Amino acid sequence: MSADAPSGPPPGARADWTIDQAWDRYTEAEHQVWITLYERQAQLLPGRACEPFLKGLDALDLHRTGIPDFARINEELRRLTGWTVVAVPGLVPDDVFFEHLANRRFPAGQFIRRPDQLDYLQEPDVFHDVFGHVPMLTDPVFADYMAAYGQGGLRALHLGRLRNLARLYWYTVEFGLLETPQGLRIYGAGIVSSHAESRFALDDPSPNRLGFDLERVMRTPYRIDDFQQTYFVIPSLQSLLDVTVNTDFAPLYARLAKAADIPLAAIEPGDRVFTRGTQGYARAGGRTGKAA
Ligand code: HBI
Ligand code: FE
Repeated sequence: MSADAPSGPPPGARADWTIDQAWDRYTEAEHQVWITLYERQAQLLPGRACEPFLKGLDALDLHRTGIPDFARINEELRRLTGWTVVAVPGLVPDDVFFEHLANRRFPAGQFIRRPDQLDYLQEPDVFHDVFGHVPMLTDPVFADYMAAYGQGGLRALHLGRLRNLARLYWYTVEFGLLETPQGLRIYGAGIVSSHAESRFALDDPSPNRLGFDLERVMRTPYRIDDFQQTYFVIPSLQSLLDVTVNTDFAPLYARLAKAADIPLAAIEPGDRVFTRGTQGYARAGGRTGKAA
């Protein structure tokens, strides 16, 4: 999802690409889109989303009554983990994105999708970002991971290893699964904000579900246009923070520079296999009906 954006911020945005949320300018119709999306997920996610996500949803009282006012949720969020949500027009350049994360500011799309886009849109809107990402930022361990990721992103950018690091974000923050005594649970924002993928990621026999390994993930490409063909499972949120804090990235990046990508749906000899996927969904053409 990297944005090869033009150099400067768009008209009306500040130098760091932030804009005012202008919460009182949302229309009733836009609040209604949020309510429709929220209600669908609120019914579906208990027993599917991980406990820290559900706790965060409650802690921030992400309204059933419409698009949340960032100023309101920031009071609680800042108190819990020092994070705040800032409004941006949409995708921002990688360096801007990492700079915000490193400073515990989560850039959230200010706009909301149209009613005819309920099930799918490419650009992160306020529902994907605030419903999908922000509840996990109330968890102290995950909040530290996201800040560490931002710092790592700035380093990766300067070392030219952004592609590898973007995969780490994709297979954890966006599409990560968590192993719990009750079974696999969702913590990835891209899954938890999608009605269809909240089912597919846990229940469908099609995708692989493999144990998380940092180097393995950083060698694995991803799809931005359809359900994932492989999901990675972490044993705990703490393990995610530990791996980023304890890894010396310089030798890792040196190995990655010489290592070939691992095909999207492949299962490698060293993989811990939770599900050996049939890839039936992708072979049947996925969302668009065209064979993968
Ligand atoms: N910008 N607003 C926004 N949201 C994102 O999730 C985002 C972004 N810019 C870049 C980006 N994500 C990814 O490409 C980075 O993980 C590399
Ligand atoms: Fe996202």
